Amino acid sequence: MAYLTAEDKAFFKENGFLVVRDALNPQVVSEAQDVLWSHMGQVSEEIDRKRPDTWINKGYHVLRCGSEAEIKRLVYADPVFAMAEELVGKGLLHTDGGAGPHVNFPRDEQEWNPPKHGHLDGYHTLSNGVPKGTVSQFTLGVAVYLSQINAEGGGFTVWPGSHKVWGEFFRYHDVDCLPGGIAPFDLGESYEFTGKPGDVCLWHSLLTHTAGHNISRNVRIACIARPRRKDLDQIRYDFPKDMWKYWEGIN
Ligand SMILES: O=C(O)CCC(=O)C(=O)O
Repeated sequence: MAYLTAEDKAFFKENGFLVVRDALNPQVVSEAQDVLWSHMGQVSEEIDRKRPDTWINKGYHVLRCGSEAEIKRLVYADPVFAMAEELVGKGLLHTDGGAGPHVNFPRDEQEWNPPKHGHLDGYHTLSNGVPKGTVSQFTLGVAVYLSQINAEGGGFTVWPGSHKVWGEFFRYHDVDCLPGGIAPFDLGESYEFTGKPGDVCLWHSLLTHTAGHNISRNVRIACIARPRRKDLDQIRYDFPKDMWKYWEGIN
């Protein structure tokens, strides 16, 4: 049984991302939440799951528990992995990996600042440790929500359609010309993915994205994974005229 419809795939192609509501079973979500909260002490021992007042101004962190079975299976098990394969192609993705828990705590601020720009992952800067000449080392991004995220709540934020801009741009420009994967030009309006635990956003590796500014009272928890094609090392410097050449699921 397919999870995605032809409309879903068309939306992904056009916008570079797809939100799937209620993608995950509540039990799977609940077990992942328990594991994640048991690691919150990595940020501060003050943080108490039952006391939102202890979450304020604790910053943005990636917890070291993305390889725990309960977290990995959010992405590297069906239904989400099957959705990823429906986009990229059956049997073409590595079947194992982690899903980094990105925790974006609320700020004690009144005014929301929409992010001015995002980035592409895996592009070199002078300080990020990514070697010069590297390009994106994954195929498809997946963000799974483990908390309720309302507007202005620090949601995963994307620039719809930017994947098409970059697919064309890198056909004519050296990959090193984009330090940190940040666009030197306007990519238009951003979209903040809002949702609830168990909602998922699948996104193209060339989609510009970032974390939003969280002025809600809730903590934004997103487990982010980056599945990659098994042959990515052979194809990742290829920016073909048809940017869907390596997306057998939808080309
Ligand atoms: O936490 C987020 O919403 C964005 C994370 C991000 O930009 C990244 O992992 O590259």
